[in-house]
Amino acid sequence: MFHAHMTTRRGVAAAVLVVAPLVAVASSGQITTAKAETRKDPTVTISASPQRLDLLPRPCIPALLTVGFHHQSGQPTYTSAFIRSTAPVRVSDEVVTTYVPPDYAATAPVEVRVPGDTPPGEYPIYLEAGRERVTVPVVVSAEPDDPNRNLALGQATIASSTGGVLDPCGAVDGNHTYTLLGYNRPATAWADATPSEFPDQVQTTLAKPAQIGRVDLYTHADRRFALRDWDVQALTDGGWQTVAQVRGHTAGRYSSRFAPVTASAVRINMLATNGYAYSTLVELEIYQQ
Ligand SMILES: [Ca+2]
Repeated sequence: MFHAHMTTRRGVAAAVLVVAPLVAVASSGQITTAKAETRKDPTVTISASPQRLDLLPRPCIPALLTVGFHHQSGQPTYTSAFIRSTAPVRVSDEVVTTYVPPDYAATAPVEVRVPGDTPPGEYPIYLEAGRERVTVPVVVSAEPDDPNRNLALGQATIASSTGGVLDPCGAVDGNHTYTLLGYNRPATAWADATPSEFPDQVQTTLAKPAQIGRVDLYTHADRRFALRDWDVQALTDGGWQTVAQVRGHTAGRYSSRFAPVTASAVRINMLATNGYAYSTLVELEIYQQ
């Protein structure tokens, strides 16, 4: 019963949302036709939750958009929804197909990512299924103008190898714990996939080149799993420079301060652990000073 109730509410939400594209075609005189077509074959309706996304340009921290399907006829059906984002905003799926039994609702999750250099503005996502169309406004704001903010937070991050769900984005997600969130979900930390082989590397690209003078690295809080030796490298106009070297670290956070450089990316070149076969990076933070 709970499911059916939610379905009804979603159906209403979809009906309200399709008003937006209809208004857009009013100037071309097609609004009467569009209304008639929408009403002619309403066997499957779609909805989006949330109905609007307010995001910061942090590609490693995707937002979740749930596409809802509700089937109102007496026959089971397969239905597809086509999903179109406005560049440079990206969606994980351009089409989702689902089996929808009669009088039943189904949902499909879609990830939405905003590249770090995306200017503030509105970047709508369009959902279409049959004659149904739902527009989800995606409003991208600028990062706060704070000289003390962590420039790595949510920025594009890659690694030399990745141990399963220990995705490199876990190293810039703002979470300082080593936590496995469950099957097929990215963990809150990164680890490599080449046991007892070094070096391992993690690289974060800044939203735009910036002056940096401090890198905080959080490895595992337990010495048995912690990184011991690494170099901090910055990508400058003159190429990669090693700006700090850390040796003999034992556990948790280490803060490296160095003469400021203008960098477009930062790389951690990991050389040794305290005995564990894998390099573990729980969080990487990059600061102006
Ligand atoms: Ca983390």
